[in-house]
Amino acid sequence: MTQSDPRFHVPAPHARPGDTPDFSHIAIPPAGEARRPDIDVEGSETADLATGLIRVLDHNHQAVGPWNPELSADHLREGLKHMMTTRAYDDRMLKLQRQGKMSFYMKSTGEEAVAVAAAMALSGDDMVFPSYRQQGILFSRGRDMVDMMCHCISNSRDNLKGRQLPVHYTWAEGNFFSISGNLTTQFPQAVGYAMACQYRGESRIAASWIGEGSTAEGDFHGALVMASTYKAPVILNVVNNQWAISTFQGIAGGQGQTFAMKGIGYGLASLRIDGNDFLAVHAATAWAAERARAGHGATMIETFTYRADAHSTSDDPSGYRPKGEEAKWPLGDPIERLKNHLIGLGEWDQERHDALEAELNDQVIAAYKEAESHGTLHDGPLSPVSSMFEDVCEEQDWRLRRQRQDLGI
Ligand SMILES: Cc1ncc(C[n+]2csc(CCOP(=O)(O)OP(=O)(O)O)c2C)c(N)n1
Repeated sequence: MTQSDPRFHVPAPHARPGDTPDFSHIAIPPAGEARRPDIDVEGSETADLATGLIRVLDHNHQAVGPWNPELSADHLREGLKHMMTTRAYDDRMLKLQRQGKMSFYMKSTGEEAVAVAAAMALSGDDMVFPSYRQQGILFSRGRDMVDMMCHCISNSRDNLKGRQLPVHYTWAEGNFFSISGNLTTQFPQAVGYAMACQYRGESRIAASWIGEGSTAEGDFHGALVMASTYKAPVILNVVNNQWAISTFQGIAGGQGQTFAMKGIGYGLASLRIDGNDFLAVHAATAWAAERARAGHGATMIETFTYRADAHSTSDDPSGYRPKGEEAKWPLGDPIERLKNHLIGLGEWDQERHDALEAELNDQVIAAYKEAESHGTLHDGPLSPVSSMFEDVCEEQDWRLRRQRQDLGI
């Protein structure tokens, strides 16, 4: 459905508020069908994988096909726990934002596998350049939840001293690069970082995540050219969650072709994967990481998923998409799917699941109590004003010194 005025073509989504959610236009190939090429495949030979959809978990929640990463039950349970932690954390943080405890929040509901499975397939040494919707990486890499909350409420234990918007984490110790509010800047940064690793003969690689809307930025194209030309050891993830705030994926050029196909145009190996399938995300990331480490170059991965909640606490999706659309997403929910897979293996049950959920909720509540004991944005203590001049330049130049003098500090 597109606007009929031939002078100005504006793509339109299949359903708007008031319509019945409709995903019948999305082709979902059977799980296990996609081939798994060798890691040294030429980028141009992956076009079928960039137009199809790599899936491992079938409709009976069984792992099938050549992309099955055959992970141990312990690894799967760990992944489930990190995804459940991410969801419990997001849900509580939203409530706290509504209670006025923080200025702003962004959830990753429905996209937990995108971050968690990828982080678990990478090495802890690999540098990640995420966007604001991959908090699951932090849990997977063991970041302290209290520290994350202290950042979001900009208190005296905030490692960013109140200089960043909440959710724009930085964690150097965990090789988690500062999240930039300027969309897509992380792609060229990741490529440059990866090239530096290669130049220094290191085995570590870089991985980055942007949303599909962010592919409309020029930085996307510059990054792909550099990644391809210099065979940078980098994984470039485009998280296609269907929406960029209120604009649907067609506005970023997603109609008629997949986002993964854009990688083919630059000569990159490109995969399109079911982003709600923990096993598919894990397998594709592991494949791309092995390829990068072996010197065969970059991979672009489109993770096909759905943003199940609002863009942020400043957004109301009821103004632009049908209510309840998330429940109709044909690829389901990543947590439910991994849970059912584990139950099918005889490695999990509903009772344990409920107990873990309750335990994680208690953990999040306790973490917030502790975070609040270090102050809040409202009640302080806040970092001193003079701190805004620190940590930026090793030696402050005359302009900064002058501004500081003007403030009398
Ligand atoms: C360069 C730039 N342009 C615009 C914005 C405002 N903005 C913030 S998030 C967003 C939507 C991004 O959508 P997408 O890339 O699909 O990621 P998603 O939020 O869906 O994860 C926009 C337009 C920005 N932060 N930076």
